[in-house]
Amino acid sequence: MSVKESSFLEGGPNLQLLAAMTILTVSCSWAQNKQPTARAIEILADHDSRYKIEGQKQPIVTVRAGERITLRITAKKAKNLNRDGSVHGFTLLRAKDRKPVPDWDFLLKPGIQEFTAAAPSEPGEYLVVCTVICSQDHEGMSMRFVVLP
Ligand SMILES: [Cu+2]
Repeated sequence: MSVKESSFLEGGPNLQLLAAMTILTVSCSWAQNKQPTARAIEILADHDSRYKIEGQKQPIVTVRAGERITLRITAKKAKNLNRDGSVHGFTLLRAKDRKPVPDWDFLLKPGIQEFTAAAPSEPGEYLVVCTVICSQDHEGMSMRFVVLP
């Protein structure tokens, strides 16, 4: 009886520690799985009908194939706006045939909006174009978008 008691007392704290470590490990990996990271890219769709990225003279978005991206776009009204209040658009086209990329067609209201999407799985050159006739310079409102393998 006294032998049983003493082995229980010795084993007790170790078992508790093991249980605590197991719970910690499981909850950490669970939290990581629950929130897949999406890299944020800040873009300005400006009042002069141009896309701009801070620190870049010629704006270009570079992503990895299939990477999850959060676009944080600030839109400022140019001359005209759509009936629904959109001041610019943000549509992704494959450069070689200007084929629209599914799920990459956004309308921008004045202010800051966030869109999360997976980058195209096919590496290559893409083009972001505006879909709102925002001013007489609208035709020039585009930006390179490169998908790396
Ligand atoms: Cu535009």
